[in-house]
Amino acid sequence: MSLSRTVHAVCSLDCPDSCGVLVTVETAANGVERAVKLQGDPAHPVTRGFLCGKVTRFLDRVYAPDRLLFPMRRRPGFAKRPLAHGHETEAFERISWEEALEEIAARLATIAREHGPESILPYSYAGTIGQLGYGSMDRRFFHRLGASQLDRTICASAGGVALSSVYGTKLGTPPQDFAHAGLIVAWGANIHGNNIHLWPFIEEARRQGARLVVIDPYRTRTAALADEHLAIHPGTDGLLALAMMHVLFREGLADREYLAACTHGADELCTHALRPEHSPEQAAGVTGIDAETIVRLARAYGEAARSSRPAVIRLNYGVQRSEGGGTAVRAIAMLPLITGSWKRRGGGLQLSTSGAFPFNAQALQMPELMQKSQLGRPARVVNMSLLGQALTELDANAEGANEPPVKALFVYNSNPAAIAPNQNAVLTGLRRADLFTVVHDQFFTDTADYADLLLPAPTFLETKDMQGAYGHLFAQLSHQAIAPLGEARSNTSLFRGLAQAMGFEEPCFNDTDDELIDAALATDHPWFAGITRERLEREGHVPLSLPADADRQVLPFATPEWFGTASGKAELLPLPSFVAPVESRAHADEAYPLEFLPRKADHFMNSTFSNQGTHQRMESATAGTLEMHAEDAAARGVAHKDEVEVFNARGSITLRASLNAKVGRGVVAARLDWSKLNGDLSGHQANVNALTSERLTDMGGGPTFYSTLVEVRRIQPRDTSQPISRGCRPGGQ
Ligand SMILES: Nc1nc2c(c(=O)[nH]1)N[C@H]1C(S)=C(S)[C@@H](COP(=O)(O)OP(=O)(O)OC[C@H]3O[C@@H](n4cnc5c(=O)[nH]c(N)nc54)[C@H](O)[C@@H]3O)O[C@H]1N2
Ligand SMILES: Nc1nc2c(c(=O)[nH]1)N[C@H]1C(S)=C(S)[C@@H](COP(=O)(O)OP(=O)(O)OC[C@H]3O[C@@H](n4cnc5c(=O)[nH]c(N)nc54)[C@H](O)[C@@H]3O)O[C@H]1N2
Ligand code: SF4
Ligand SMILES: [Mo]
Repeated sequence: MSLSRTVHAVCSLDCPDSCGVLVTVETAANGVERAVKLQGDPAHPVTRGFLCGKVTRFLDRVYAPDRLLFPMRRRPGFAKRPLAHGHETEAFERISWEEALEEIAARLATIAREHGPESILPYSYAGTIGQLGYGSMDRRFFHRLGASQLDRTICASAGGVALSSVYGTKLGTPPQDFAHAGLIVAWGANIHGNNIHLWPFIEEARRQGARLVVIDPYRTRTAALADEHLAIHPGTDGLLALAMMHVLFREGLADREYLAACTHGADELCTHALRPEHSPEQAAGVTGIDAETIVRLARAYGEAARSSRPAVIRLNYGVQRSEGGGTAVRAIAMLPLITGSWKRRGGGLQLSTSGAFPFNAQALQMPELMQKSQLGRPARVVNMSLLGQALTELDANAEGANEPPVKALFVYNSNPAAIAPNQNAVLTGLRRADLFTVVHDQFFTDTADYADLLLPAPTFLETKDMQGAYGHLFAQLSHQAIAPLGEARSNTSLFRGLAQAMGFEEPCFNDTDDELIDAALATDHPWFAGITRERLEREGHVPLSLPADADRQVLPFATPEWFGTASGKAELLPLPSFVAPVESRAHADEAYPLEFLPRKADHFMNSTFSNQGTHQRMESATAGTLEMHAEDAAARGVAHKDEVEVFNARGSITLRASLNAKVGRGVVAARLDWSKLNGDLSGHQANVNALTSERLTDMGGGPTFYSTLVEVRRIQPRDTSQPISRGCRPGGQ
């Protein structure tokens, strides 16, 4: 007989939906506990009882036979190089946690003494977005050490800075309110693939007659299900938004009253938008969307704001992963201000709702500890999107940014060998014998191949945490459902242990997870009123106390109180101006004429899941393929399923051509995954980021994955019965 109980957890993957998850845990007669079922919490108003395909099969990940379960050390004499998936343990030997912590502490202390603590670089992103796992004890530890600070720009900084520059905060339309819209524009947003819990609300709106328009250079699942798909040329969204403004102002569709009450710079914006270069006719050639369509879209958008069912934009981060991405987000974010679409339920725009959660980051991360470090001052800041440079350009540059050179890299919550741009530079850096690298992860990732020490991390079922969301407005608590597998230790437990091994005596390094949760909630901000750990533990999810109107509706930006800018109004200045990306068709030459979209997979989470059989099967139609337009393929003598090399001056990757109509002429697309699944016959291992650059966005210092030019050539078939390896195959040696 086994006993069964249900535990409330929260999916901590880097996804806007932050689902409430009910975990069924069975206890066998011998006392061993096992999670046997995951289910979306039916009581959560956004999760509504279902999980995405990826996490429905999450137990395959938790109990995967190839999980990293023990601390390991590189065997003496084993050079840092890519390892065949499934063969990683040949390079590493198991050690105890005690040995691991002692060795790390000793190495970090020596490096800090010899090169200064800033030569130590933490590298983390969003393996978990729980408040504790994402950034708490780890930050305290690195602050106290005086390590370089990491500017976490890899995902959303261009869009985040852009949105905040207009609104003064990162906040938007609650997902449930999409059900009340009459027109929904998914702008650089693959809702069906990346944000599935918004979909039911869109379907509800469509049943009431709403239209869904998708603006995306790729025909996503979302685009295929929409009423209209506008296949915009990559990186030209800023101009499309300006052309829409042109029509709105020209045709009297602007809400003058709202603009006067809630914005600053409206007259200047009107004059700017009406300039001839922003006319639909001028924009058509650049964006690839014809003038009549732009006019029709702008009219529908403007007229909806005057009807009972307004227009809403789901803007997502796809738009800001290009050179002019910040300006594009600013321009798009101004559209609902021009039409006053915020005034009605179902209107407005959502890019992120993360700014609605007033967690006390200061108390959680304690930046003041830097003063107690060997430095006695705040440490230098390294942009995570420039990791290749940071690890390879070891001489001080003009700004002195690479001084001191990075001598130790501490990776957790991230797989930079796969996800960072300009992969060849990153790997060149990771191969350095003089770089001391620690990797804390659940699996032997691409980055793990280069580690000196490997540490096992838990999944979200194995830890307790608290979470906000960037796609809804509920604070949540995730209970620990099962004990950590093997010797996995959570991020907080790891850094607590390391602080002790380093001899840090501040009491803050003894804080328990519950004390950390309490610290994050220690605020008198009214939006957290009544939200305590005890209440979260009891209720699982609690809505934020956002200001509501007389009808108890939360209408962000309907009135001036919502704006967090210095002027207290939406800031339309400086005016957004369109500049075509350097790496785009506007500047393409014969060498690299194709625009490349190195995309996220619908069934992976960035590089997470790409090593797992169940997820590979779900993604089998696109994983390992280069999607091309038939005419681009024909011009290169490429046929469907041919092996092709995709290349530019930074690198190359071998994929199999797929000639479908998901991309227009001049655009090719492939999926982000682990490099070691993509070895070609010569042992060269790469993924899409072998082609991307370290050029940064116009705002926020973000990466420009979607501004990448490439060329494609057919590889002479070797043996056509031989598929490109997608799983365990010795390679890379
Ligand atoms: N299934 C799945 N879900 C995920 C993730 C995942 O990897 N897989 N990742 C998570 C993460 S980290 C994030 S940040 C969110 C991000 O979610 P999204 O912002 O939706 O992220 P992307 O898929 O990068 O971009 C969305 C769409 O933008 C399109 N796009 C690319 N360039 C342009 C352009 O120049 N203009 C326009 N209009 N569109 C463009 C892409 O083709 C893509 O379909 O999703 C999260 N959810
Ligand atoms: N070409 C291209 N590159 C991209 C993108 C793209 O669309 N195209 N997207 C970019 C974006 S938006 C993002 S957000 C980044 C994502 O970059 P990352 O945040 O690095 O994302 P993942 O590849 O999912 O790697 C997360 C790792 O954290 C581990 N992990 C999970 N939970 C824990 C934990 O509790 N502790 C520890 N120590 N580890 C844990 C997982 O096992 C996984 O290996 O990638 C960026 N790179
Ligand atoms: S990845 Fe996103 S959609 Fe899937 S379960 Fe997690 S939060 Fe929900
Ligand atoms: Mo992201």
